[in-house]
Amino acid sequence: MGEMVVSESLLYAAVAVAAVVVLGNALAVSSASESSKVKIWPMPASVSYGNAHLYLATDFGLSSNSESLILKEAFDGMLAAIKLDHVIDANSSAFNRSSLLQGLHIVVSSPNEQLQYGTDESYKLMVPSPEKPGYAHLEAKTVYGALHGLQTFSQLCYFSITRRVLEVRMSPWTVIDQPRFPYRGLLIDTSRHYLPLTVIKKVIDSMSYAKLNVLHWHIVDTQSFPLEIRSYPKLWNGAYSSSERYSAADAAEVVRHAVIFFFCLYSNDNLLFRALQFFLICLLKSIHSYAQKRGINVLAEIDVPGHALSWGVGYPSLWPSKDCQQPLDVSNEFTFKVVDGILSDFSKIFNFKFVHLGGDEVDTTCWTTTPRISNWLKRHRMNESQAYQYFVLRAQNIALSHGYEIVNWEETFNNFGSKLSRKTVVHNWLGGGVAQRVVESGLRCIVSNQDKWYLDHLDTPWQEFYINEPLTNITNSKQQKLVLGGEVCMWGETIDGSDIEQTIWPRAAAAAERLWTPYDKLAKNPREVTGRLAHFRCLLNQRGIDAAPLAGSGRAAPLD
Ligand code: CP6
Repeated sequence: MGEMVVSESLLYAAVAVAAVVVLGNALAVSSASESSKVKIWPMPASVSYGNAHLYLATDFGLSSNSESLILKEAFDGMLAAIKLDHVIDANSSAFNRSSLLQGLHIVVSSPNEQLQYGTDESYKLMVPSPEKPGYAHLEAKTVYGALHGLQTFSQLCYFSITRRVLEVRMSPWTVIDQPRFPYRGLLIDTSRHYLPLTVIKKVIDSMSYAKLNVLHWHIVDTQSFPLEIRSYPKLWNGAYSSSERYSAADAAEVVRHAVIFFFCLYSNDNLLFRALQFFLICLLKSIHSYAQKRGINVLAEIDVPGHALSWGVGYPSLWPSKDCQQPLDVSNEFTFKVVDGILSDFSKIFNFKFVHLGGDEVDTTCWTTTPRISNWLKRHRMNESQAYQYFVLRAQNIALSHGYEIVNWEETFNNFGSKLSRKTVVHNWLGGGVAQRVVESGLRCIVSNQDKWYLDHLDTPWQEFYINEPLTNITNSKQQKLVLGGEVCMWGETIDGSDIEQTIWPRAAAAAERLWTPYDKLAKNPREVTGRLAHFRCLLNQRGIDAAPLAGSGRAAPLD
């Protein structure tokens, strides 16, 4: 009897435990499947879906109210990407014709708007179109919003190997989307290691998959000067080798079209030539560069006056002396002539509204220990920190004279913030909450704190990238608008073209969602998005981008 009771109560206990486990699992499964049904990365502002299956016709095509070549190329590229090299065979299968998608119709209301900072990136995607049932429908203000819509559409399509078709499951879909921040950047560094153009272009491709929109090109630094500058042609003597260089036309191909630059190359002061050049540039405006075609602005940087030792390889008078080689000689007018020449050449290639002038990590020792310069400082009644300010402000004025607004690293703000041009955007990286002080002072900022968003910090896991919030401690809505966005930084000391993709991805994608998705739709715990990010990482792999496995990207995650 006693045994009976024991075994009976054991049985009850076992049943109870089993029930809890089963129920718990069921709950876990249902909540996980709810959130994992939508596989789009970054998560759009608004998504709704149903449970119907649609199939893309073999000759799935584009129709549009605009003749945009950019859209046409992007559409073809999108189809190529989602087909994954499989043979499609939709027509021979016995499909219900009502579930066949014949094509995508795109309506762009301002098709001539150029890509620039602040260009409208919103879009609305409906699959199928409520008005035209056999078609998908995409609406956007600009071509660049439509490009984001194409990326989202591509993420709704799956290749079914059994049916040999491209499917859109869970239709009808309605996606209404726009970015949370207008500036969503990635820094690459071509001074510490040269990156071949093919690598830069692949980085640009991959950025467009994650809806990042600014490539910050840290072109030159102490280690090498890889870019041709026509007005000071010995500058690229500071390249690692003659093959580890970008011609001005190479840069233009990344940013603007080479043909335009051809005319800048042979530019002279002949008025007739100038007029012809202007006319041709207007004619060629419809030809776009690699980045523009993908909706990506290029922010070019020259980092002055520190981080510029390589400039002196071709022009040694830019160094304080032969054995004390940086920062750039502040006492020499030639220094500012060269800065002016570079920015003048830049303005013909880099048509983004901003140029980055660096200004970080300036060690002025060589200025005080070089007699010529220390005498100059005395004559001008400046100490070395005033000379640093003088240099940065003079470089800012040169940039302004070429029509640019300026980005500077945060040390410039920390040392003389009130003196900076009001057209300055302060680029935070030290991470001491400077963003808050910048916007309080009325200046704009970009967030890249090194403990969260530096990709060269190999032990920062993707979860840290995901939870870094650019508006931390910034609650006033006017001040929030001064935070243009953020940027992840792939400094080049310890990577090169062979491992840059797996170092950038998937961690940059975690930041990309932080910058794109509305705050209230972001996961509070990154664990909730692990599956969806793993899915996006596979998508990158399928498209030829060597994104690392989630577990192998950064140290073992404390938050997982
Ligand atoms: N190069 C330049 C760098 C860095 C910066 N500027 C840098 C500093 C510290 C770390 C990583 C990168 N390599 N020009 C600072 C903005 Cl941890």
